[in-house]
Amino acid sequence: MQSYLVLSDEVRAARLAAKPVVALESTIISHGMPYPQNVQTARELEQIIRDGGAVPATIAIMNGKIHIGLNDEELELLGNSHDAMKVSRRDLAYALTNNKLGATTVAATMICAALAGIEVFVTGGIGGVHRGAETSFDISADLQELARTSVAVVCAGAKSILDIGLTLEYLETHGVPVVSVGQPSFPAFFTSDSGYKADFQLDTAEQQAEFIHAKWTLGLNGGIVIANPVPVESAMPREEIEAITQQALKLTKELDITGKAITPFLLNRIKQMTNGRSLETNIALVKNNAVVGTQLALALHHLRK
Ligand code: PSU
Ligand code: MN
Repeated sequence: MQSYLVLSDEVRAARLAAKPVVALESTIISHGMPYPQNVQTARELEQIIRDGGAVPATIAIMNGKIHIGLNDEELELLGNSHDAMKVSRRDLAYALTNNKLGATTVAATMICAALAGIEVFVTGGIGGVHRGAETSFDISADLQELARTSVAVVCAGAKSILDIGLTLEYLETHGVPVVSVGQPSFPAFFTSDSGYKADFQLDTAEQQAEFIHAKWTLGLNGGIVIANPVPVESAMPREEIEAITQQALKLTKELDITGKAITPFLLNRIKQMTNGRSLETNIALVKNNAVVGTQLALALHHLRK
C-alpha cells in the first residue's frame, strides 16, 4: 500500500517531528472553483493551517501515485488543468493505474487521508442525497465513506442543491454523528441554517476531540461530520440561494446533466447566477473550516500524547 503513497517534503517533515497534519481535498480546486481563484484559495487554506500550528496535506492523484501534500507547481497543475478526473472511491484504482491527473472528492480524500494516518480533513461541503434521489438513485459516495472510514470531516454542511433532510437520515442510518459548531442547526453551505438540527452541538475543539477520541477508542469506526456554519458576514440570504438553486436544478434536467457532472455543473451555474458572489461565500467558508479543522487536529494530537 505504501508504494502508492507519496508524501510531500512538508508532510514527511511533519511526520518526523510528530506534528499534526490536516488533509485538504482537491475536487474543490479542480471542479469546485474557477482558475485562478482555486489555486490562490488552495494556497491560502494551506497557509491558514500552517499559521494555526499544523501542516497541510492537499491530496490528489498524479503519475500513478496518491500525493499526500502538493507543492506549488503541483497545485498549479491541478488548478489549471481542464481534464483533471473527479476521483471518488470507485475511480481511485483506475486513476492510479492509468496515470490520470485526479482530483479527489470527499470520499476519496477520506480514503487517502486514512491510508496516510491523517485524522482530520477540511473541505467546503459534503456530497449527499440529491433531490429526486427516489427516482435517480443519486446519493453521493461521500455518505458511504463517512459510514466506514475513520476521518473527521470539517465542512460547512451540505448544499441545498441536495435533499438535506434525506442526507441527515442516511447519515443517521449509518451511524455517522453530525456535530454542529456554535449553533444547534446543521448549516447549508451558503447559509448558516438548513432548517434541520445537527445531532450534537460541540463548540470547542477540545470537546470535539474528546468526542472523536471516545468514538474511535470504542471501536466505533467511521467518520464524523463537523459542521461549521459560514461566517455571518459572508453568508447569503436563504431565500435567494433557494430560488437560484431551484432554477439551476431545473436546468440540469433540461440539459440532461447526470452522474458525477451534476455537482460541478450546479456549482458553476450558481456562481454565474449570483455574479460570482457564491464564489466569495465559498472561499470564506472553506477558510473558516480550515481554522476549525486546524484547532481540532491540534486538540486531537494533544489528547493522544
Ligand atoms: N459540495 C460542494 N463543493 C464541492 C463538492 C461538493 O459544495 O466541490 C465536491 C466534493 O468533492 C464532494 C463531491 O465530495 O463534490 C461530491 O460529488 P458527488 O455528488 O458526485 O458525489
Ligand atoms: Mn452523484
